[in-house]
Amino acid sequence: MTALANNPYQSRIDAEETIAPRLDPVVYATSSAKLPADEERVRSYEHNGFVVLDDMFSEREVEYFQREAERLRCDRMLAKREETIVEPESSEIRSIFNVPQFSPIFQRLVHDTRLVGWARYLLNDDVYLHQSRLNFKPGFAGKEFYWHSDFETWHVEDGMPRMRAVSMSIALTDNKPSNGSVMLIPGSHRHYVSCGGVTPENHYRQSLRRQEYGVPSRAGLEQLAEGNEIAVSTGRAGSVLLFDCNTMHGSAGNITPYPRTNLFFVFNAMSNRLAAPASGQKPRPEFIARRRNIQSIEPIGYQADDYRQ
Ligand code: 6CS
Ligand code: FE
Repeated sequence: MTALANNPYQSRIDAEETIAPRLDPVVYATSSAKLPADEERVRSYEHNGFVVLDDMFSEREVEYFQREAERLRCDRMLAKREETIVEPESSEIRSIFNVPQFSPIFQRLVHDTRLVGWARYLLNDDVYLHQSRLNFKPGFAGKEFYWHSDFETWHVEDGMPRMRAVSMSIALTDNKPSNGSVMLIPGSHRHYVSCGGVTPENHYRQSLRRQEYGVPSRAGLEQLAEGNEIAVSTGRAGSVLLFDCNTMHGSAGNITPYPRTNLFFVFNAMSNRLAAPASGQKPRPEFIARRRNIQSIEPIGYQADDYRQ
């Protein structure tokens, strides 16, 4: 692994793990920018590295989204495509990437000002969709996502230069404390864990099913969690979890009968477009990390029935 000269976010350079302070702002908005919501929610995001926006979408809109997600999950042609990832020990669908490519409804949702308005505010820039995925965590069979910082992966494997991206997880089913909801370590976004080890070639073929490289050591995780409370992001279908690209998060398996289906959009600042992967390896495929035909997303207002099939 080539350690890029004075790369402050290098990781997996076959060295000891280190934890160092974040070098980038969390909220890039200037004080004069128009708030997307009440100040308290923005401050909570800045302090913790995440915030849950309850009831962003109506029950009717959620029904449209759920029907669309189920259509994609049952699409036999889609099941054979590289964008569809199955669980490590079964043929259950774990994730579908690059979702708007297969769904006019989710293509429209990417432009919804309730989402992209927040991204433009937090990143203080035009934004584009770096990655999107539908994560199905079926009842009884949904497996875990081990602890990780998305930015560490996106920097090392995709060449994302700085921490200027935000993930939005739209709950399509209720996210309960019991059915494998996302756990996050409050404040962890202000520390960068440079992981040990070296990235295997074509790592994504394994990591999207079970990630074992680019994860913190137990000691590192204990350090981030010390004197802290691990938050479980729960919310009814229609709520949205916003989390910073560097917030340490993971989720347990789902052994309940209740599926946990979330739609993730990752908005990146246009000024933060991908460069060469810090690992020195070839870039990951386009369906995981957008590089080509990058266009900024124009926010569109919404009407109640915009998402009706
Ligand atoms: O490698 C990635 O880009 C994906 N992996 C995880 C576990 N979260 C971020 C992202 O979806
Ligand atoms: Fe993640």
